[in-house]
Parts: sequence; structure tokens; C-alpha cells
Amino acid sequence: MKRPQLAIQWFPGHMTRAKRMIEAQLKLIDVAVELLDARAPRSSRSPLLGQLLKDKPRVLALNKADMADSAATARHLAAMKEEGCQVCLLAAAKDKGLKELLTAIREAARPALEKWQKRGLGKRAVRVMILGIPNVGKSTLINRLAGKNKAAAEDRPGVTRGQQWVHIAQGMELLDTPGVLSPKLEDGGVGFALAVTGAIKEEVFDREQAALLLTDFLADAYPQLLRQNYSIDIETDDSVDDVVAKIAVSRGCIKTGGSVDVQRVLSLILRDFRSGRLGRATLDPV
Ligand SMILES: Nc1nc2c(ncn2[C@@H]2O[C@H](COP(=O)(O)OP(=O)(O)OP(=O)(O)O)[C@@H](O)[C@H]2O)c(=O)[nH]1
Ligand SMILES: [Mg+2]
Repeated sequence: MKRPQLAIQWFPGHMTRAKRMIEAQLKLIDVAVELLDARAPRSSRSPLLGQLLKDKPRVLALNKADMADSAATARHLAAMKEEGCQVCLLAAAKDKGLKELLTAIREAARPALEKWQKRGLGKRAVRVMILGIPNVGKSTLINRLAGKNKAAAEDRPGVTRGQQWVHIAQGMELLDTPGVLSPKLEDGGVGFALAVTGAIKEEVFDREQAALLLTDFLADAYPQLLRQNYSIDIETDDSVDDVVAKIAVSRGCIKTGGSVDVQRVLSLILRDFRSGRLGRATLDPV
């Protein structure tokens, strides 16, 4: 299907500071972990990080796997492995996949640590930088691994501002970083996927338009989620406006004059999707 396109009022200058911080820490770390959103594994991958990290050992982790379509996740995972990436599945907020991630990190760090020990410098902790787009769960992951809330985590992009080292028990030090976005938000539906999953601040895109595109996408790719959650029928020739109107009626989003409260119903659909209430869905094609 054609990927929904959403315009983002976007100024790449905002990312320059984060980029400089990452560059400055690079020589201190053994491994970089890039968290991707399992609902948008392609769109959430930043080409910028690839350039910054050069040949630093890297582990990819598809986080929020609990919210993604598991069949699509399996296909994305296989495709990424085929490309030679070291990648694992994660649901940090649910404590799922943490052990596998730690194993992958240790494996990736081994050459650097061996070199260190050969120089007679003894044992030291593995140093890991946690990277990824805003709101993907970097701070949550660090808190779960540390076993306590060391890093601020909230459901909105841009919570982490500076960098912060956190020691965890397993001989590891983790560096939390502010989210970094792809400079290519306009390409191939990337802006759409990142806007509806909550990686982009709402001030820089049209929330109603994003919700409308999302409804259109879901009616096409996951109609059963809309049918079940909103107890509506969806016919194959329904337009997106028809679907929105049906959801509005079912949820009582009707103005006093009897017309559909489009703003309210679209806001509700977007909220339901982001909270995971609608069910599992993946936005990126494999
Ligand atoms: N469902 C689900 N939610 C998650 C998962 N991991 C993190 N979250 C939620 O995602 C939201 C953002 O988490 P943060 O840890 O603050 O994300 P961040 O990457 O540090 O964000 P910035 O600092 O803004 O770049 C929070 O509401 C978390 O509870 C997960 O595996 N599954
Ligand atoms: Mg954070």
C-alpha cells in the first residue's frame, strides 16, 4: 500500500547539540545500543547514528515489542539479521528481553575488553551508550536494568536533555542520551510513523491530519482492530471519513447539532493507538 505522508515543521538544527554530545562520548564507550520502535523499525532507525558511530560495535533492539504486530516483528527481525545487524527484541517497560540484550552487549564488547586486559589494565565495567529516537524507551530501559528509577522517563518526546551515566549491577555502565531523529522525516512515510507513535513533538505537525492518516492506515491494514475496539462495521468501500463517522457515533463524539465532532474522535483514536488500547499494529512494511 501507499505510505501515508505527513508534513513535519522540522528544524534539524535542534538535533545538533545531541549529535555533538554523542560524538564527544564516543571514545569512552565499548558498545552502542540503538533502540528502535518495533512498530516502526525502519522509520525509527536514524541514518545519522550510523554515520556518527562509524565502526563502534552496535546492537539494535526493537523496543515496545508488546505493542507491535508480532508477525510483522518476526519478519523485520529476520530481514535485519539478514543485513548482518545484531538485533534483539525488547519490551523494556514489561521487563521482557533484558537478559538477551545484556548477553548481546557483552558479546559485542568482548574484543574491546580483551584488548584492555591484554594491556595489563585489569578488569573494568563495560561502557554502553543507549541511543535512539525520542520517546522510544531509552531511560525506561536504563531504569529497568538498574533496578531503580535513575533516569527520568515519561510518555512524551524530549524528556532526557543531557547525558547521564548509570551503573548497573552486571559490571556495566550505561549512558542515557537525548533522543535523536532522522534528518529525513519527509521520506517514505517516516514522519507519519514517528508522529503517530509519539516520537515527534505535537507542535510540529498537524495532529488531526496525523490521526486521519492513521485511521485510514488501520482501516486498510488492521480493520479488525477498529471493528473490535469501537464495535463498528467496516465495508471495503468505506472512505476514511465514513470510518471516522462510525467511530464517532459509537463513542458518542457528536456535537449538540448532531454533527460528528471530528476533532474529538480523531484525538481519541490517536490516544487509543498510542496507549496500546487498540491492540498490536506495525506501521512500517518489511
Ligand atoms: N508499551 C511499552 N511502553 C514502553 C516500553 N518502553 C518504554 N515505554 C514507555 O515509553 C515512554 C517513553 O519512555 P522513556 O524511557 O522516557 O523514553 P526515552 O527514549 O528516554 O525518551 P526521551 O528522553 O524523550 O528521548 C514511557 O511512557 C514508557 O513507559 C515498552 O517496552 N512497552
Ligand atoms: Mg529519556
